[in-house]
Amino acid sequence: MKKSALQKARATYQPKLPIVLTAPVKVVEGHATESVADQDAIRQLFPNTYGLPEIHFEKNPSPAPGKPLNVGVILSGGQAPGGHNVISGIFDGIKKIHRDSRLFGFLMGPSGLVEHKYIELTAPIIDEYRNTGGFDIIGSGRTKLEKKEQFDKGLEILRELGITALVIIGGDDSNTNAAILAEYYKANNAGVQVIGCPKTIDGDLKNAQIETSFGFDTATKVYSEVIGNIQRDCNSAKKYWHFIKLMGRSASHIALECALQTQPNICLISEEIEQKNMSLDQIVKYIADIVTSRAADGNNFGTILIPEGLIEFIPEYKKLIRELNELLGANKDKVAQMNNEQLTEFILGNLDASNVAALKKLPESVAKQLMLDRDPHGNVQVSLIETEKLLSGLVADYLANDEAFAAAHGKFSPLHHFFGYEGRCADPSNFDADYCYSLGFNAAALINAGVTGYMSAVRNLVKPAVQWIPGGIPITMMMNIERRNAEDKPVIQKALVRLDGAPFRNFANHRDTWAHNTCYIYPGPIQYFGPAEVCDQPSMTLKYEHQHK
Ligand code: FBP
Repeated sequence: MKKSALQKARATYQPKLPIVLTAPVKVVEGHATESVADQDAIRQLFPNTYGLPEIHFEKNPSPAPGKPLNVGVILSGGQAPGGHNVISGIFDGIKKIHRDSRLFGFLMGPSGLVEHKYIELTAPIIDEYRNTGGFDIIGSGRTKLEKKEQFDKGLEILRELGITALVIIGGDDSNTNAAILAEYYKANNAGVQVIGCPKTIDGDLKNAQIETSFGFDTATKVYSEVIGNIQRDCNSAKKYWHFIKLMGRSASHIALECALQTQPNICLISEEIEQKNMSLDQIVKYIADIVTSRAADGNNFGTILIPEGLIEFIPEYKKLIRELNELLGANKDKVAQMNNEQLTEFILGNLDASNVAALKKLPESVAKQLMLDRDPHGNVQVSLIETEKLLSGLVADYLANDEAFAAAHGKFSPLHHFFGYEGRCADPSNFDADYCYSLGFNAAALINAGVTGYMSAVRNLVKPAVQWIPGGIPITMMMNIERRNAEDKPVIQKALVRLDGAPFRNFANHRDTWAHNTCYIYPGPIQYFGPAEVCDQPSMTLKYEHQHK
C-alpha cells in the first residue's frame, strides 16, 4: 500500500512507556473496593468480581519465568485515535512475557466473538498499524455483548483457540459489558479473564481512578485546529456567524476542551443548561443577545460551539426523551412490527400532552429523528440531529423581530459545521500514542497477573510518560444502577462536565470577554515531531483537573 511521507516517518515512532513497565513487574494490592453507588445491588449482581482491590505494578527484581499467553482483543463502539497502539501494546506486552504468546483480533466488534470471525494478529500485521489512527486493523462494531447465549457462543471459539484472556477496548457501555462477561466466565469457571480499556473521544469514561479515556486528546486537537482555522477566516472576512456542532454523544467535554483551546465567542455547555433549567427559547435569546451586542460594535461575525448532546439536556426535551425511552422500551415487541408512520402515530397518541407540545415546537426533521432513530443501545442518535441548524434558524427568527438588532444595523449570516468523524481516526497525538501503547502493555501485565474484571489504568498523566503509574481498577468499582430502556441496569457511571470543576470554572471566568471581544486562539495542527512543549502536551481539561498534583 502506498504511504505518505508522514505515515512512513510516524511508523518509526517508539511510544513512551511508564518506567515501571519497561522491566518485569509484580502486583501490589490496595484495599478492597466498593462500587461508586448502589453497593448492595452491585454486590449481588457481581458476587465473584465485586470488592476486588485496586492494584498497581512495581518492578519485580526476581520474576518467575513467563508462560505463553493466548489473548483475544475486541474493538467496541465508535473509533478513537490510538486503538491500534493499544493493540500493539498488548502484542508487545504478551510477547515480552513469552515469545510464543499469540494475539487474536475478533472482527467488527463484539459480534466477531459471537460469530467466530477473527484473525491472528502477527508481527507484520501489527507493524503496519503502529501509531496510525482508525480501527481498521480488525474493525469495530456496536453489538451489545449482554446475553448468556452470546457469552457461551464466544466461549466456544475462545476454547478452540486456546484463548485464556480477552481485552475489550470500549466506552462505558462496552466496559460495563466486559464486567458482566468477566463475572459470567468467573462464575462458570470458564478459565477466561476479561480486561477492559477506556476508549472514547467523548471523554466521559473517567472518574477518580481513570484520568481520561484515550482518543479525547487527539480528537479535540483536530477539532481545535479546524475551529482555529475557521476563526481566522471569520476574523478576516468579518461577515459570518459559524455554528459549529461538536461530537460527544452526551457530555460536553469535547466542546469545553475546544473552547479552552480556541476561545470562541460562545460555547454552550449542556450540563450548565440543564442545571440552570434553561428552555430552548432562553438559549436562543442568550445567543441572539451576544450576536446583537457584537453587531452594535460593528462585528457581524462570530463562532459558537454546540455540544452534540445538547438537546438531551434541555429540560423540556430531556423529559420528552425520557418518556419516549420508557414508552418504546416497554413496547419493544409491538414497536418492532410498526412502520414509521404507525410508530409516529403510536408515539403521538401515547405521550403526555406537554411532551407532544415540545415535540411540535421542533422542525419536523428533528422531531422525526428524536422519535425514530435509535442506536443498538437504545440511545437517541444525537450525531444525526442538526442542532446547529435548529439553533441558527431560531436565532434568525428571533433577530428578525429584535429592535436592538435592527437599531445596530446588524447582519446575521450563519454557516454550519459538524466536526465529529473528522477527528475519530486521526493519527494519535504523542499523548494518545504513548497512553494507548501503555494501556495495552499494561493490559498484558494484568493478564499475566491472572486478574479478571479489571480496567487497564495508567495514571499521573500530566507528568512525563516515564512517571505514569500503571495498574488495574475493578470495573465494578465504577458502577451504579441506572434506568436504561425502561429497566434498572448496572452500568459504569458516565462522567459529565462538572460545573464546580476547574476546566468549566476557567471557561466561565473568561467567556464574557471572549463573547464581546475577539480573542481567538489558533492552535494549528497536531505536531508529531519537534519540541516536547509543542508535541507532548496533554489536553487542557486534564491539565486543569490535575493542576495541583
Ligand atoms: P463511543 O462512545 O462508542 O466511543 O462513541 C462515541 C461517538 O463518537 C459519539 O461521540 C457519537 O455520538 C457516536 O459515537 C456516533 O456513533 P456512530 O459512529 O455509530 O455514528
